[in-house]
Amino acid sequence: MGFQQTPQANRLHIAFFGRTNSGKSSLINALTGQETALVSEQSGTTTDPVFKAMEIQPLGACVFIDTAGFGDTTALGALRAGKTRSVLDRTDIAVVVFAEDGDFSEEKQWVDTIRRRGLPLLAVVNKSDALPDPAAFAERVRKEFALEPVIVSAVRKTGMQDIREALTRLIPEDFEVKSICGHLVNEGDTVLLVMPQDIQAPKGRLILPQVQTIRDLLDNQCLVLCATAGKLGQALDALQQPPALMITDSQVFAEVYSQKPPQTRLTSFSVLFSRYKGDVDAFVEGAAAIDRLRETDRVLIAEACTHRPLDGDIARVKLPRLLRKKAGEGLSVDVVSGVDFPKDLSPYALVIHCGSCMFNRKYLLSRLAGAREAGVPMTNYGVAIAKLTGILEKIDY
Ligand SMILES: Nc1nc2c(ncn2[C@@H]2O[C@H](COP(=O)(O)OP(=O)(O)O)[C@@H](O)[C@H]2O)c(=O)[nH]1
Ligand code: SF4
Ligand SMILES: [Mg+2]
Repeated sequence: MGFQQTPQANRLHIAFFGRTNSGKSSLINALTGQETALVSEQSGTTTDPVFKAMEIQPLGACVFIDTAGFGDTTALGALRAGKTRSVLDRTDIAVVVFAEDGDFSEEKQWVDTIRRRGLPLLAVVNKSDALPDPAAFAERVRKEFALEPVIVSAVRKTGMQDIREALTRLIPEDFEVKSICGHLVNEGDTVLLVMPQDIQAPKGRLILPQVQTIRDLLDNQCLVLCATAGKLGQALDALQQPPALMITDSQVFAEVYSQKPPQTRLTSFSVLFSRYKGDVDAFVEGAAAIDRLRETDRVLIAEACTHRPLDGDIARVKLPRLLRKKAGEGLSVDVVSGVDFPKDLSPYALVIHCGSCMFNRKYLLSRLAGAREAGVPMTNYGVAIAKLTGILEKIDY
């Protein structure tokens, strides 16, 4: 991924569902048009959904997800169900493509699944160039599903702008948190960022949350000063007034907290990102369950991906140790990663999810909704560690 591109995790995710041969892949290609750049494409086997990141006006930065129809994969039912669930978990807007007269049984399954999840849904009638009566066909869709379909032809590239505009109208309110720090700063504030002594990024770079925070503070018209923990004293001395806000890496929280001027507010990168990438209030509420944990309980620690470049030992070492210190050595801790997230959460007293840096906000919100439905409290790494180390009560979020 180049410097110019929006990280995939921050893009609007639009997934296409429908029968095999309804023209899902053709539609995605037609929508990219001439003027749009195909910036990434990862394809696997035929059953794997394909993710295409692109800039398309007026939608902006998005990811189109091309999925397989039932017909492609009947033999692989279970595998496919898991993959479908993982796509739906990430979907901000769902598109169901209709192109063939007949019973709408497969389309109905998609529409029902999408509605059950409360996802915004766009119906598209494709192949208008070949359908005997596109208007009558659309009328059937309207009647049977109470949907207002857009009528298009992927091969003739007609109706593409109608799809783009309809999608734009369907962007959900909670698709993104507009600003990482906006709720904690005012224009003109000085903000001091404190990084760990050993910067955890390849030479010449910073990790993405730090880069995104700096950009966000500049967007908020703040003055930004960055220092490693060892230079914190000098950084404070260099300022005529104490900073309005300090944002620290949680690893150096104790030393930063001890040097914090009384009137300066303090927060941590991981807690800030809990808002940006999820629902910090729900996570703080979930973290309260940590106080109630008993030795006989079972906790689920879930990682969204299987490669965990930076926080590899948090799930397996750090969190279990802190949790057992609090609840007792007998506490059971299960760690899962990737799409292995259990469907049944009822055995668990608490779910602690990773920061989900590789995934979009919707992904965590979907898992949060699942946990809420099961009546199981859920929090994330950043908030859980802040809670377990006594930080949470001392910071703003
Ligand atoms: N006549 C016509 N054929 C189309 C249209 N869109 C797709 N097709 C054809 O339908 C077939 C299936 O398209 P594809 O995009 O692979 O469908 P998918 O299985 O849903 O991804 C291909 O032969 C396409 O050329 C369309 O708008 N009009
Ligand atoms: S925070 Fe989650 S998504 Fe990010 S690297 Fe770790 S396990 Fe993967
Ligand atoms: Mg296809």
